[in-house]
Amino acid sequence: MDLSHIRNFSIIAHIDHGKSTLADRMLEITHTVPERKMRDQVLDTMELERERGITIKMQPVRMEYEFKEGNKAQNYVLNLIDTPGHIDFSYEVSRALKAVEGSIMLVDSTQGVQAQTLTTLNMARNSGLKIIPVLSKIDSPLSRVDEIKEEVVELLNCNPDEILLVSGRTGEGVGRLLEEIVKKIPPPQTTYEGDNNFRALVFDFKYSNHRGVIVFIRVLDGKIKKGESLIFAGSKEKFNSLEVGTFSPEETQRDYLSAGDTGYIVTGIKKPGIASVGDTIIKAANPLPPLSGYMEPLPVVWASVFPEDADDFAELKLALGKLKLSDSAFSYEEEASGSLGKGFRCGFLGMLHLEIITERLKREFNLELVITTPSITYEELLKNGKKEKIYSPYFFPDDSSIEKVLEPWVAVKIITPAKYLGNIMQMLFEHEAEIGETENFGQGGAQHRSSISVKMPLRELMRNFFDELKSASSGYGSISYEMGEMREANVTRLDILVADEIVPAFSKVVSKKRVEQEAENSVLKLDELLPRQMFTLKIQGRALGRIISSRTKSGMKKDVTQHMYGGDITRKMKLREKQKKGKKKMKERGRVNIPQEVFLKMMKSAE
Ligand SMILES: Nc1nc2c(ncn2[C@@H]2O[C@H](COP(=O)(O)OP(=O)(O)OP(=O)(O)O)[C@@H](O)[C@H]2O)c(=O)[nH]1
Ligand SMILES: [Mg+2]
Repeated sequence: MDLSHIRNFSIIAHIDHGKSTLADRMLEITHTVPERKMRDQVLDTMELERERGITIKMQPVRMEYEFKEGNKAQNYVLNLIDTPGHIDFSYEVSRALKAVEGSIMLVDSTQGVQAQTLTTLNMARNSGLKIIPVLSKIDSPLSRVDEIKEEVVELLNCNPDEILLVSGRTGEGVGRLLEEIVKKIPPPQTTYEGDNNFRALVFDFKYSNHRGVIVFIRVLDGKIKKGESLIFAGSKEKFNSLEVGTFSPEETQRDYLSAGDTGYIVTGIKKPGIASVGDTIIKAANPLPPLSGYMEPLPVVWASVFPEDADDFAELKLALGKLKLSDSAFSYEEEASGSLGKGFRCGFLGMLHLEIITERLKREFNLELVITTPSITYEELLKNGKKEKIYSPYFFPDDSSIEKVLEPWVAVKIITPAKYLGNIMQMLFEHEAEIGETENFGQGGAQHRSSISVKMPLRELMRNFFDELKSASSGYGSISYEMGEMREANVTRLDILVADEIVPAFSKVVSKKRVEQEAENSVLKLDELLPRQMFTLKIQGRALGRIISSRTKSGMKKDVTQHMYGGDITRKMKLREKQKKGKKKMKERGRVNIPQEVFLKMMKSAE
């Protein structure tokens, strides 16, 4: 296909504004997915995406479209990348935007412009993309097209007639939108002429057990076939193209890919860590200058992951390597912690990201893990003059050796119907926020809204702020944030002891003002979650050099087979075997067996 008949675009929006549903209708109109395979949000293929009804990974798909003007029809290739809306997955969005020339900015006409609308719009503008504003869900009885149009006009400074109206549910307006994509989004351009001048941007990866690393690419220049000798410009790693193809949306082999195309190359590389997203692929025989690539994402929270069974360390390492190939936003590094053994310190873009990764480790790799309480990073100036960066609360030094602690702050933007401002201000105060500008947003109407800019410690944003905002605003408030500067913090380490031993995974860093309450919460929660043991034990919270919260959990004697009368003797033996194994583990980790679910549930309570 010549360049003038290709359009590359993405759909960006706040979470749940209907991106994937709109993509469904485009796939139908262009007959990309056969009817029998069609289902709601068909591009959300991961098990976790379907369970939670959210997009986690971007998904490219190639559509063939017949564009009719008057009595003339022309064939176009439309390469769409559907992106996630949740802030934790914004690295996906930023990478997708470098592979396209235009973006559909979708705004839910029942909700209006939300915080992530602004963030993603900024990203699209910074990438120099053509933006097509579109209102979604116009079929809904709650749709407020005129009011929301005004908000979009204000935001983009555009003509109201330029804003298209669609319903992903009924398909209304989607045909017209496809026509506008052809008309308004510029075709791709090349830098180098000639088939042999090949350059492609790697915007994503996938790993297949028998085909190795599959790179998702946007071809910028030249042409590529199966069986060519290629090289990653950044990592200098050489490989052969074992297969090339496009997404429909599953991988579909093709004879070649050429400038302007979005597709994939099967590399056969089985070793993880060889190349990274943002790298440029070039021909080994004709090395052209690489592209500038992507910014490395800045982790927001850290948690350490250890195998339950130390023998699984190598397996965990391999799993993390493979996972990194399907999610380049998370990072990991080997780490040894005295009592938990060898594991990995992992960086995530937020709590949902952390939850998804740990869930995938369990599901896709069948690993039993211990995960420490998530933490942000702290910088310490110690009394002995040393400077330290602390990623894990367990390593947070005793107060007596600290001169000064610095913690990251974030710049936060909240958009909310004005009537909830009072509730939100109260909440902001409790989370140590500094309130900046408050602006009116949109021109009145029943749902007059405000946008508030604040600065607050990242630590406080991670302390259940998102859920509290939801309840303070009856679900209408939305939030986005960026990392800001480091500031001095008044915090200390809280340890949780079970049967007089510190459980390192439960240690956390908390504000000194809140340490008593935090200790009480953790101890109560653990008391509730921990199964009864054979013996009575104490659960305690210790901070500032003393025990500040304590609970005693009474023990009980229990034979796991006692509820089975007569019957199946082999099952009983199996259970006893299991019990024995359990006891062995117990010994390894002191006296108390803490099941994996307890670690996961304690971790969630730390949000
Ligand atoms: N009434 C109505 N509901 C819609 C429409 N489009 C989407 N929805 C509903 O809105 C919800 C979110 O739709 P999605 O398409 O998953 O939204 P999304 O923007 O892809 O969400 P993320 O990818 O997680 O950010 C689903 O419950 C859809 O059924 C529409 O046009 N009309
Ligand atoms: Mg989606």
